[in-house]
Amino acid sequence: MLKIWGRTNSINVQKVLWCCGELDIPFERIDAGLQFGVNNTPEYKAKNPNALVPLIEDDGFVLWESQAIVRYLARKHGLGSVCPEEEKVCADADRWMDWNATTVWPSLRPIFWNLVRTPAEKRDMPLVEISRKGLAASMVILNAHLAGRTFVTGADFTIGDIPLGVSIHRWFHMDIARENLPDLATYYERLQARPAFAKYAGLPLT
Ligand SMILES: N[C@@H](CCC(=O)N[C@@H](CS)C(=O)NCC(=O)O)C(=O)O
Repeated sequence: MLKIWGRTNSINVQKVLWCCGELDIPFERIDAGLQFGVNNTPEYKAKNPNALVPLIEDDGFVLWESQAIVRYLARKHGLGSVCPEEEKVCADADRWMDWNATTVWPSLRPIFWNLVRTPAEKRDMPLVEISRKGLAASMVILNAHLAGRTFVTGADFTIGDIPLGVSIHRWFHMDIARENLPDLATYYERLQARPAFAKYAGLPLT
């Protein structure tokens, strides 16, 4: 059976769990990271020298990097559904996954860490505000793209929606000023209605 290492409140672990939920992939999950430790043991680092979660082992095949894992699982279990077969749709899904990692996440991370995981007296609020503006600019782009679309690549849910979904869940739940972005809000409602999102990604921020 597929083994997944990672704590359930990690944004990157949630991408993998949500993908498994969408595709009904059975898995065994082992708590790892932060208070659980495990990821700094020599045994773990032999599998992932970055000492980060998530990590999977599938029939002896070891893989780290959340988006590589999502792509692998989707190609193996969801080709033609969450993993688009058509080249251009596939590239489109890849584009949004990469955009989330390279453009959204660098702004989201400092806000999340300061507001959710750092005591109030130690927060770097100037950094939070700069990052908030950067994140807002990305959310405006995404909102405009979503006008007239059901999901990020069009009518169907794909792996392109997974990294964006876990990011916008944080955007909607962090204690920050938010622009009024109706198409993004509708998209978020659509994602929230998916049982696998609700089970693995729509969790309180901790
Ligand atoms: N690029 C990596 C980043 C992985 C990462 O930063 N994981 C964080 C959790 S979201 C982690 O392992 N932090 C250390 C810990 O939890 O102890 C991926 O997407 O898998």
